[in-house]
Amino acid sequence: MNIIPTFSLLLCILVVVVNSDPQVFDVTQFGAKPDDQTDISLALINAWAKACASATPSKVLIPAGKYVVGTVGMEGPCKSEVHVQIDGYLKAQIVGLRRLSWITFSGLKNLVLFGSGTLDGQGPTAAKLPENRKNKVGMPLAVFVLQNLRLESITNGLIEGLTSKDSRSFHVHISRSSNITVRGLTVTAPPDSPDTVGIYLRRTHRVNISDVDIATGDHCINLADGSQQVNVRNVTCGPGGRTGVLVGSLGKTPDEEKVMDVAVTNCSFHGTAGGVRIEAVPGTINTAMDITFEDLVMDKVENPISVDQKFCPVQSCEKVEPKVTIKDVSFKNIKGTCASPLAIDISCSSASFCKNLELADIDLKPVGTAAGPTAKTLKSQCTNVKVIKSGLVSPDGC
Ligand SMILES: *[C@@H]1O[C@H](CO)[C@@H](O)[C@H](O)[C@H]1NC(C)=O
Ligand SMILES: *[C@@H]1O[C@H](CO)[C@@H](O)[C@H](O)[C@H]1NC(C)=O
Ligand SMILES: *[C@@H]1O[C@H](CO)[C@@H](O)[C@H](O)[C@H]1NC(C)=O
Ligand SMILES: CC(=O)N[C@H]1CO[C@H](CO)[C@@H](O)[C@@H]1O
Repeated sequence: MNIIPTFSLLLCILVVVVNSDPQVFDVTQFGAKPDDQTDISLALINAWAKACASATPSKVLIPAGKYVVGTVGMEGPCKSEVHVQIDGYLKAQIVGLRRLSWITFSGLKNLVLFGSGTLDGQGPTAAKLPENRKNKVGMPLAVFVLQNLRLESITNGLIEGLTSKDSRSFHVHISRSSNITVRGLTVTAPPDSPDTVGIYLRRTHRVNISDVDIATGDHCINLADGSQQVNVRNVTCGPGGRTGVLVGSLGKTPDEEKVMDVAVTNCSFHGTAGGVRIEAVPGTINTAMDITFEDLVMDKVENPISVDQKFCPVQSCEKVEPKVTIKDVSFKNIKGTCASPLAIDISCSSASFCKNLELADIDLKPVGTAAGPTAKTLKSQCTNVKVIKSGLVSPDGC
């Protein structure tokens, strides 16, 4: 028996075993200081560059502590899988001109982003920052509408843990990606902060969002065009904010992609304006189909269930024909309280655009406040559509 090849084989196995432990690139070893004032952007970029160039799996670590970070983009492709662990509290420091996002990951395969850390976009205080001063006629001198976290062109991604706080725009924006899991995320912003969507998906396929707690000013979850094979489970939304889960708006731009195969289950909505909603504006052609909203709890929600196939918030769409088809949609087992008189509002431009919409086991009650609706005034309405009903549907006006 030849000893040398056996030995080198053993060595090979050993090397493989040793390498399966990811190499850690800790930002503090690249000059980052957790002093709550020194910008760590360069340290983060340098740690990312090393990790991304590593031939073996690696991890970028931001350990516990308070850090200030400017706009940072972490781009692929990388040589091997990179994990990013954020345990620190990151505060946005935005200098320079208008940018889309604060922390961005793009062009990556197998991204794992996790930790107990916080991304604080400093949103509500942003208006007070010197760079956001207004001129004499009240126009902003510079516009800083940054999304806290943006994922662009990611294949196989996991976002776990983490808190997104006070974003200046969307908290988490995921586009042109596939096979993405988001779980255990916490999102917070004041209920009056505009444009602060919790999780926004666009042109992204195969997504699971679960065990997420969102309290923000705008929609908790917004599934825009091209959101496909999306599961949303166990999401708590509110208090306050616009819509719980919004599908749309569709029909706004040319070449939109369909929204299809969406299931929203086991979620609760607290004091939001809308609960679950599909929205299309008169404009371009698109389709929203195979969408299920099931096992949901509404708690003092103004309009728990709505479909608007001809939503027209601006004058320019008034004379335009709505062209978005909404079909195979079911609302099942939705219970709780309603804070305005319109519990269910399904509104289409013509029956041919809304097909096979179902209401089953709906039990919505007026919330007992002086200004709120009463059992008598609480109602449902369906326009230009014949919905399929089963079980209890209350209030029933469709
Ligand atoms: C989806 O992504 C996960 C990582 O989040 C990975 O473990 C899994 O293998 C991916 N699935 C496919 C089919 O690539
Ligand atoms: C999402 O969850 C479903 C059911 O639990 C599972 O079959 C699917 O593979 C998951 N998809 C992703 C992208 O993790
Ligand atoms: C639902 O999500 C919350 C976090 O928001 C988590 O604490 C809880 O365990 C989850 N429940 C289930 C049944 O998975
Ligand atoms: C957000 C939400 O309503 N989650 C519920 C999912 O279902 C479990 C088990 O029934 C409940 O305990 C959660 O409250």
